[in-house]
Amino acid sequence: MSNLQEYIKKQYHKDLATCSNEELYVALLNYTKDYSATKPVHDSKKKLYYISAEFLIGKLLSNNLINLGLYEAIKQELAAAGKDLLAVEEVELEPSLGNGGLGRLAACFLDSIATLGLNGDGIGLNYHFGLFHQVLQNNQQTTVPNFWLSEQNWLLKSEKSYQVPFANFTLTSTLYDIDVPGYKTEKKNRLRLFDLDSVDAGIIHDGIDFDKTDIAHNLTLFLYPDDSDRQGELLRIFQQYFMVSNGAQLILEEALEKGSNLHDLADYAVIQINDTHPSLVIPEMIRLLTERGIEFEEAVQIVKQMTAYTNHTILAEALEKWPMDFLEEVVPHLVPIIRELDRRVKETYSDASVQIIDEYNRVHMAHMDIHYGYSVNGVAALHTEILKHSELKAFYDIYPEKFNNKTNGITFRRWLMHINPRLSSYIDGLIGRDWHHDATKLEELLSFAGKSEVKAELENIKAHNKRKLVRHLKEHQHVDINPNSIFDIQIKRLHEYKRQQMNALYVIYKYLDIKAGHIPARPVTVFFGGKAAPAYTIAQDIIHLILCLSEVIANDPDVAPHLQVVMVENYNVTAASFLIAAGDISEQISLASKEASGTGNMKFMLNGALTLGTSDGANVEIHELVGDENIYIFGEDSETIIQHYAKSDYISRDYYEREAIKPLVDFIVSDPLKAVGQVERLERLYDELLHKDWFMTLIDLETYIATKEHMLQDYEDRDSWLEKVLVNIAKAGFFSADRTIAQYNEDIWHLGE
Ligand code: 26Q
Repeated sequence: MSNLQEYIKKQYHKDLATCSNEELYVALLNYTKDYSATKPVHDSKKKLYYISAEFLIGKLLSNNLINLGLYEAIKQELAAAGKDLLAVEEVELEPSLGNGGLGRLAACFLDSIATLGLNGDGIGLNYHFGLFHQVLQNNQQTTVPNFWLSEQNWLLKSEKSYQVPFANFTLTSTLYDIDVPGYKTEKKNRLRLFDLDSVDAGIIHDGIDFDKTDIAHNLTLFLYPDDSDRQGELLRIFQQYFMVSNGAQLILEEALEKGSNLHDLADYAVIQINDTHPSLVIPEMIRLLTERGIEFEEAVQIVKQMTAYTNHTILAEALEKWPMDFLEEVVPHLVPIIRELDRRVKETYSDASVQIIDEYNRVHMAHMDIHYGYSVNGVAALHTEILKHSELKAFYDIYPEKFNNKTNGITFRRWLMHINPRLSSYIDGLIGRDWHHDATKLEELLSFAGKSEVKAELENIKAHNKRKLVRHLKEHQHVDINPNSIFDIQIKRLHEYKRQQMNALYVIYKYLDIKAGHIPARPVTVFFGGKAAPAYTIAQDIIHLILCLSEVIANDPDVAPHLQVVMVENYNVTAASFLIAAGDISEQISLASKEASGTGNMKFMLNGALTLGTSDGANVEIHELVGDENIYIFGEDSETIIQHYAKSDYISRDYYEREAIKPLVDFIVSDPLKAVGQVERLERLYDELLHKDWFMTLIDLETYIATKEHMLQDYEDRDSWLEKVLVNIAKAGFFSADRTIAQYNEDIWHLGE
């Protein structure tokens, strides 16, 4: 039994049973923080610093209780007093410190680094409003500030503070820490978030607009709501430099405290650069080392031994290239260093494609990382191969030894134990608890293949999770969903390459098919969830189409009983927790070669959904693990797509003209849709598909529809479907972030115990 009751009596002079959920949340937050405070931090010589502009940590209460080994006892103690931990958890506001996959990956990694007992902290920024809150109204996305920093929160204000010099002023930082307890470990790590005392929410007006030039007041107000398109670039550079200068100063201070003489800094610290957002740490660390008396040449060598870069995208437009003018304006003191780093590259390599500063005077951040770091990794096997042989081929030719793959992973503590406690404990009952520490042990589930009582229980658990999602959405979005329908789910940032528009065209197909009298064996609910960058017009148009379709279908009595479209508002980690546990079909339908990995695909698989996807990212590895019979893969492969780009020979109109496709695309600009939507948005999307379709939606549309129809038919053979479900869960162990992190440590970080 835990002693929460005693704690509440002592701290709040109240009885647990008389506390409101809000009071219980605050009590539990502080109880957990106090408990965690008693754990020592790691202090071994070498330490990893995972620097990232995003840490999408999600609500922490349950996650921390699970890791601290307190969850069950607290749950029971609350239940004994008539209280429900889930209801208490609802009170917590979700920190919104990330856009999507890259940020969530960083959060999963922190969990696994701590769980493996490795000495490693995260370094990032404490955005006061984080990513915007999405409101759906008039069939469109609108954006409002996302308030998450309630007075009582997980941050611990530290004594640490540094001076960060910019061109015309110097800012003083404040460091906040969030404890990161590993799963049942003795020691803990920390997420170190830098902030600025002068930041002022008063400058926000009209949704999420603010004066972008007022740096002292805006620097850590918002996370850039942008995961590929670019605007407000100067502010982004201010943020990045503030993050890495603070980080580098912290790293130096900690190494010096442990006895480093700076010449041996690489024995004390390794920096993992999470995409290029923290790349300025390279020139900044060189600058700080030279300021402390190290010769420039030696400083370069030290930094080369201690920085490693992870690439998360092959979309050229998402690779950061900062105009030199911008850097001159924000961080002029780094410019001579960057020029010298570039000069050395130019001296050795004539190939224009590997230069740091290009002919337009733009600084290619990834190029700096590759030349001046010792490791470059992609995030899934296919992605790394594409980097080596296509996107970064010129670099691979120079530095084959630097390139390595680290297929992404997810923490099973959150993405199974927490979000799907029934499945988690059912698995415990079948195979014991060894999988908690070694996820590959889930393979033992295969010995239950063919057992009808196991399948029946898997079915029950899924039905339970579906009802839970239905209740959640009823409460938060006032929508009624049939819990007996097939749950077909696509949740991820809105992006053309992720092809939510292809799924929307399927919905149109299904709608027209039902109208033509083909009633499906069972109703289908198609869920979408995701935010679109405010400046990304086509992504906004896709949301608009989905919402219009949802309305048209809901209002059509012929179709509504058989098909429903639900766009989940403000998709975030909390929403994901409900959706992922409830999914039957996991939509992973990127244009092959464009999705670096995906991690939602892993979460769905672990929770017993079957993947409907293209041969891209980690889908390829899921396919290899589960075999052809247990996954639904369709569409052109990455090589074919890369060839189409190379030859510029994809013409969407040729596909549009096909009999099966034309009516679906035309429906976008049909009267029923125009009646509920905005003509301009619908026509723009229609024109895009017809005349451009850069991400080749139409190339895979027919086979997508056929595969999905096949999948819906297969769903009716419950016995065989549940067999596939079992295999997927059993094979998901490979995607534990514990495996990924063990590989990072083995191949890149080399941290001692
Ligand atoms: C760049 C320049 C200016 C402003 C913002 C950005 C920016 C911000 C965020 C660029 C990219 C991101 C995020 C990228 C991301 O989340 N990538 C995803 O990373 C996952 C983890 O590796 C992969 O699983 C996904 O495939 C990949 O899309």
